[in-house]
This record gives sequence, structure tokens and C-alpha cells, in this order.
Amino acid sequence: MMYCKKISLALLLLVLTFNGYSQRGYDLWLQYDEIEDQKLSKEYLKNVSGLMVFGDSPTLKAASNEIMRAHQGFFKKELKRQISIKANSLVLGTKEDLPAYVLPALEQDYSKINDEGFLIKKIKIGNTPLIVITGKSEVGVLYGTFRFMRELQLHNKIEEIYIADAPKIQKRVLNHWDNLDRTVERGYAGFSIWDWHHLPELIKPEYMDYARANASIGINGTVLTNVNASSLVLSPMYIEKVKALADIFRPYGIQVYLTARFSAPLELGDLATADPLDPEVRKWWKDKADEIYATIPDFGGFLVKANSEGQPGPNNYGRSHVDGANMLAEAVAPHNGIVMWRAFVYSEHDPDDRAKQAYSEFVPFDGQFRDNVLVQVKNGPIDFQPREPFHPIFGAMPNTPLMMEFQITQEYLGFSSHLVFLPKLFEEVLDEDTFVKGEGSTVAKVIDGSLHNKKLTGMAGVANIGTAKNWTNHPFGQANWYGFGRLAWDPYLSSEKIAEEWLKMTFSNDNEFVEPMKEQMLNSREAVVKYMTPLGLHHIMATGHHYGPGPWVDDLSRPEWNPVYYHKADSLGVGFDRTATGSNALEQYAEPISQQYSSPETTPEKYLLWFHHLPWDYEMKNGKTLWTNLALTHQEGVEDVKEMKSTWEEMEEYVDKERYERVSMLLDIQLKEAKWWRDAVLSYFQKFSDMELPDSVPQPEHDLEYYKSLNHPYAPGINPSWN
Ligand code: BDP
Repeated sequence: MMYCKKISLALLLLVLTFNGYSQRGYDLWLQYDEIEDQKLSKEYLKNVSGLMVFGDSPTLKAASNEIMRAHQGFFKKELKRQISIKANSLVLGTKEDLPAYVLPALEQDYSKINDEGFLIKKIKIGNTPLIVITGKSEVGVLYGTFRFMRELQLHNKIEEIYIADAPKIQKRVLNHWDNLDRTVERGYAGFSIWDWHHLPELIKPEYMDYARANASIGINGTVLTNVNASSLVLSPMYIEKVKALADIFRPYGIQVYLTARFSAPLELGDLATADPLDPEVRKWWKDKADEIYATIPDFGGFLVKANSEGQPGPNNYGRSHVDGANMLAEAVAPHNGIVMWRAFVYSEHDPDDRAKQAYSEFVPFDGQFRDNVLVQVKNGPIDFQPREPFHPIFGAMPNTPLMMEFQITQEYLGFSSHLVFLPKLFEEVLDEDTFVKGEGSTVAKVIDGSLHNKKLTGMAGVANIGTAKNWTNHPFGQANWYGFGRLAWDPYLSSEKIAEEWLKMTFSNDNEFVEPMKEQMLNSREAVVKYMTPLGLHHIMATGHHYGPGPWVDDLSRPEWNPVYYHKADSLGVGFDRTATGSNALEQYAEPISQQYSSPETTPEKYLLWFHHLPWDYEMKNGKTLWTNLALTHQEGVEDVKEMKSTWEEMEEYVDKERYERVSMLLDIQLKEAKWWRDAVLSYFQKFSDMELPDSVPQPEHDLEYYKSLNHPYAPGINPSWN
């Protein structure tokens, strides 16, 4: 009997421990860990003795529930709810709902924020000190609440707290490339979190936690379905399911959007055409929009991938992107909906450089889209590479609202196995100068609308979320979700600040942990560029799944699907000549970029082979040849991963066992794969350069044939319809 009890106790402990650990991963950056510093915790408790909420809408309930939960975590005791304001109350409410006697202390401040913004302010009413969290809307109050808790998580002082903050970008949207069968295109964290089969009845707690996490960083929209879309999601049965999700997300300020398959009128509507100028087709979309809005009144609108990679679109009927986008925009306009029309287009029938095609096709349409259309442009002109120059469209469509599309899922950056802190990449793109209106015309200013005075603005991130217990599989993948949200809120934030916040909120406030790990995170993006595609190389991943190196691939049906198209290596050299002697993609950039990058000597070396085809013995700035630099940089990438690993090994005491071990194992994979990249790419290019590796670069472990023979048919993230 005793023995049985012991076993069950041990089992219980095991279960509890296991749950405890998994819970840490599941809770993302909303850990609300106990504040152990007594002085600090006393100061907080002195300033927040109870909670007084004005208003009882679901959004304010969500805000107060979150505070209660956080307070419990920070101080291991419940926060008292009050029915009237007392000294040191934490007061929540919109401008409209706060009692009149509080407003004079805030009046000046409201002018500093927009409708989604918030104020957190320590005020005194007579002798009564209060901290007020307010905004012009309920969701503003919710954002302020999350911000207040972040201040506590970061152990910042609140004694004299004053924060006025508001999002600089309007549509801050996750794009889920989730299919209705729950596979996720380019998803590396399990299956889709949308359990379509059980919706609308079964509401999973994950839906709510997803909404909390997004609201905590200000994300206010989610496109539930893949850009390679199924029209079925627009059928009545699915609209009911979408409604169930919209109902859960609404209190958190999150609108749902769907991808619209352009041929839906044929597939669902029994029409003979999907021609956007056909009156019946236009009516079909209008009716469809009305039907959706009747069920989901705050539906956000549509995201569309048209005439790209085999998807149907207006070109099928001899019509343009403008015809297609405007037709859909007209259908959703009466309901305040928007259309996010993607500029990710290139064609196998166009012999021109793929990097030029989207610009060539879209720029002539500048100013012709309806005002509820955002043209959604990927950060670079090819496709979410470890490094690309910014997309030239950002400097060329001043009369069109342009939406940034980043990829949070790491399709070309090591899937969910590699630690790569993407805000560093995002920041690099946002800080680039397009020069469209002279110096200082940064991509960030195009996106936030300030450069061209645009009302409608947006940023999209292709989600890295799945059914993995910790959402993203790699614990550090969460930082990319977090960082995307933070930059969508404020595209001028530094990646350093984001890394620091995230580390403190997710793991530990201890500087001995935060400082070295922050440095590793900030280096991690450059590391992946170095071991995969240094010096401007791009798209040399194995094809299809994009897992691992494949610079040798040359046998795919479309020329621009083959890596050899991008590096153009031969015995004379390597790189894509995009200057006037080559494809002249460079002319799509404004002066002085087009001038500066036209010569290899004045091109930043990080973009060298993006714009130039250069001899293997070309002398670079450090006096060494291109070949030697290529080899050394790959090696540096490997060394960087080793350093990441050894830094992490010193962090064991700051991290729970499960997350510690998971990251350790993933770093082992990353190191193995970084070496694989170095060895495979260098053995392949050596065939052309015919030059020796520098001494400090180890000889590849295997010959080129070995690397070519590696085959990964079941690498994750592939759309099953491609098989
Ligand atoms: C590429 C992906 C492909 C997507 C496409 C897109 O390989 O799966 O469908 O982009 O963005 O990066 O439409």
C-alpha cells in the first residue's frame, strides 16, 4: 500500500514538473514571475493597493483579468478589486468612462495619442495618489494594461510613472499560411492551431491565449488562412467557424481576415468566369462580403495572392492587378473592410530577372488602387532570404499605401531549428534609405505613412506559430513573434531593446543572463547569413522544402526556381550582375543607391554578389580574394554558432530545465547544419574557383557528391498539394 502511494506521489510530481516546465514555454513572454527583490516588490505594492475599473465590457474584463493574474504571479497574492477609488488605486477606464474629477489631470495627455494609444500616469486627486491607465478606446486601455505589466516584468520604477504611447502603424497583422487540413505551409511548429473540424463548437484555451499574447504586443489582425488559398473558407459552413474565432479575438482588439481565392466565384458560385470586370462576378463578391459581414460585423477584409506561383488572378482574364484589387475593395468598402493585395509576383514566361518583375508590374499602377487597398510587399525583391536589399517598390510608389510583409517563420533561415533573432533583419530593412524624397526617406517612413502622408498603413508577418506546446518549437522563435509585434507597433524600435525586453520577460531579469544572451541574439542573424549565404549570395537552398544547401540544383522546370539562376557561378566568377551590364535591376533604385552600387568597389560588401558577378580572385576591401573571403565568412558563421553554444552553456542556472535542454539540443543541430552549409557550399563553388581553402577553414568532411546525395523528402513545411 505504502509502495503504491509512493509511486503515485512520484508520478504526480513527475506530471506536475512536466506541466510546470511546458507551461513555461506555453506562457511565452507573459510569465509574470515572482518579484523576489523585496524592496522593489514593496515599492510596487505601495503604489498599487487595489484595482478600480470603470466599465465592464469584455475588453476591460480582459484587461482586469490580466492584471489580477499578473499580480498573483508577481506578488503571490490577490489584487483587491475596489468599488470606489482609494489612495494608490490602479484605475482603468477610457476617457469616456473615467469619472469627471480624474480627467483634468489627464486632459493635456490625450492629445498625444491616437485611438489605439494609451496613457499610464501617476496623478494626484487632492491627496489621493493614483495610477491611471486610460485611452480613447477600450483596446487602448487593454494595451496600456499590458504595457503596465511589462514595466513590472522589466522591474522598471513606477513611482512617477508616465507613459504616453500609441501604435505608429494601423494594421498590425499576422499572416497564417494555414491550410484547412491543418497543415501549415512553411510551418515548423506542428499543425495549424485552428481546429477547423471542431469549430465552431469547440473553443480551445489556446485561442484565448493566442489573443492575449498578440494583444500584449499590439497585434490587431490575423489572416487565418494560407495565401495559397482554398475558396472553401468562404463557404457558409466555414464562415460560422471563422465567426467563432472572431468572437474570441474581438475583446482583444483583433480582427480576423481571410485569404480570398480569386477563382472562388467559379468554385463556390457556379459562375462561368471570375473576370473582375464581369458584373455577375462583381455582384458575387459583393454578396459574399455582405454575407460575411452579416455574421462577423468587424471582419477585417481580404488578403490576396493573385497571378503568382500558379494562383488564379485577374491576369487570367486579361485584366490587371488594379482591376482585381479594386473589385474586392469595392465589395468590402461599405463595411470598412480592406484588401491587402500582394505584390509577390514573378512569371516563368518573363525572361527578365525575377528581382525586377514585381516592380515592373506594379509601379505603373501607382495611384490607381482604391483607398481601402494596401499593396503588400515582401521586404526584399526575391523571397525572404537571410539577407536581401530592400524591395525597390518601397521607393517607387508614393501614391499607394504599401504594407510591409516580413516572414516570421524561418523558411530560409534554418526552420525552427536555428536560433536567429529576426528583429535584427527587420530593423535593417526598416532603416534602409529609399531616397525617394531625398535623404532620410527610410522604409520605416514609407510604411508608417509619414513620408507620403498615408492614412492606411500596415505591416504583416508570416506567423511561426503551430500546435507545438511552446507555440514556435524553438524557444527563441517566440522572440521573433514578439519582435514582429513590437516593430509593427513602432518601426523605429531598436532590435536591442526588443531583445532585452523579451529575454527579461521570458527568462530572467538577471544581468548576468540578459547581457550575454542579448549579444548572442543580436549576432545570430549575421551568423546565419555567414554560414548560409554570405556576401550577397541568395536562394541557394535546396529546392521545394528549402531545407539545407542546394547551390547545384539546376533541373527544375522554372528557371528562377533553380539556385544556379541566382549565383551564376562559373570558372570566371560568381554573383548576379544586376548593373547596367547585366539585368539592370539596379535602375529600380533611386540615386544615390543606383550610382553607388553600380561599381563593386562602392557596393556594401554585404550585397556584393547580389549586384555583381565577380572573378574568384577579385580583391576585396581587406586585401584578400573573393574566394578567400567567401570561405572565411562561412567559417566565421560556424564559429559564431559555437560561441552561441558556449554562452548558452553558461546560462543553465537561469533557465528551467526543459527550455534549457531544448535550446541546447537545438544549438547542436544548428552547429551541425552550419558546418553542413559551409562544407557543401564551399565544395560546390570550389569546383569553379579551383582555389585552395585558407588554412583556418577545415577541409569538408565529405566530397561534393555526398552533399548532393542528401535528400529530405519529409522536411516539414511543404504544402501537401505539391506532392
Ligand atoms: C515563398 C514560399 C511559398 C509561398 C510564397 C508566397 O516558398 O510557400 O507560397 O513564398 O509568399 O516564400 O506566396
